[in-house]
Amino acid sequence: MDDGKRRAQRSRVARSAPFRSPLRGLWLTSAFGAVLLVTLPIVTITGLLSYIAYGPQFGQAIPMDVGRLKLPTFDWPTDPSWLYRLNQGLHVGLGLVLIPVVLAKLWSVIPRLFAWPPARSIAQLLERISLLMLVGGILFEIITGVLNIQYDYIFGFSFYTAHYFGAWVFIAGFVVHLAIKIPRMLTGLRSMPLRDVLRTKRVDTVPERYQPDGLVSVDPSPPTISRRGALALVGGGALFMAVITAGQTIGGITRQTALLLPRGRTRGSGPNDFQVNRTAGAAGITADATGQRWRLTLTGGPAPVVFDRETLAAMPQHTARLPIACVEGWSTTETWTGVPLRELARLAGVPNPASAFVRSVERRGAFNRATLQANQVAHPDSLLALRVNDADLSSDHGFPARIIVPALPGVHNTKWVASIDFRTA
Ligand SMILES: Nc1nc2c(c(=O)[nH]1)N[C@H]1C(S)=C(S)[C@@H](COP(=O)(O)O)O[C@H]1N2
Ligand SMILES: [Mo]
Repeated sequence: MDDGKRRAQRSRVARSAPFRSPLRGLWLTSAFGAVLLVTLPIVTITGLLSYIAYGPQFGQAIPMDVGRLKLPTFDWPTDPSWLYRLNQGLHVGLGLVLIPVVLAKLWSVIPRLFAWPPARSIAQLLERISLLMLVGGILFEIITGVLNIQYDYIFGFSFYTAHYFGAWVFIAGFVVHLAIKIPRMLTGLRSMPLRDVLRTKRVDTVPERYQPDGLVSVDPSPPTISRRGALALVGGGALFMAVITAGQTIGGITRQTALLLPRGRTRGSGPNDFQVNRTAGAAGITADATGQRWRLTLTGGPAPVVFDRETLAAMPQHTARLPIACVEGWSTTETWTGVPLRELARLAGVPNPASAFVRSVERRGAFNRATLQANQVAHPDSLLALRVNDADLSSDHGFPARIIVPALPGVHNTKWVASIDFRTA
């Protein structure tokens, strides 16, 4: 092909190619790719760890039946007490912060997503399928994740099941993508020193050398922003996400800026002024069931043992500062006072239980029960809490008594406890 013909062919392609940004090219894609290469594994691993923290060995991680995608299980630790708080803060917080980076990465490769024909060989077809799993997987995880923390269950399927299997689709696509693309990413990063990029103004911004890989436009438009400007824009977007998110975990004055915080809208008052996940009203808890008539029943020993609240309050009390950390990313640390669970196990006649099954007075809802591991019952700070911050629990926070265990996922800190079954196997 002579030069004239080549030019003519290029301009034909150019007219049909709508993506003409002069920034697109291997360097920009590699820069966003490098950020995601380091950070997305953190989001993924904390997500899988959260599944394990829910206790799949007790059949209480959702989805329960995951077939061959079963994860290895282990006893979730109780130390440090902020472990699940950190895990979920990273999973949800970093997941949200990375949304602008994911979108920028997708923008940078848009011409290739629509490449036609989609594949010229079997190897290419496999690459395209892995790409579909990667892009489809991450968008699906972002959308279901964000809707879940906003409590908008608009989809007709279980969030947990969808998010879990969606994660595996993403993981498969991600691993294949890394195997194929890491060498190209390194080539891309080496093609322009970051220092030079950060020093280049808009007027001096030039497109990368044309390559027939579809990233660099054959007919780039003049630059409207520099590469450093684009990096700053995406970084600013990530920072904005951090600001409107971090408050739900960090607390204090940052709480005011936590826009992505539906749970912040329902709070108690006085010492009970902290997030309420599900109010007593919403859970159908009646004053009758939690008033004078309320009893705690302990089973598993030679005979059931029953206490009223006055008797529990007269026992030696233990105080511990422990977080509630919800799977949705918000958390709050409060000072709890009550009877240690291991003392209740002893009183029930099961001094070293293998597990404990807690049941709530609550009838409806999926979160009216939880099974605790042996180490979670045995920890000296694990409590059947009667009080918080030197006041009786409010009914929204679980009066007459609730579970609070170090590093336990929020959902298993059962409120309005009715009974505990200490099990030896
Ligand atoms: N009985 C019962 N206990 C429950 C729940 C519930 O819906 N019912 N929600 C759980 C969830 S998901 C969390 S995060 C914590 C929140 O506790 P809080 O509302 O006191 O902040 O309670 C847990 N205990
Ligand atoms: Mo929760």
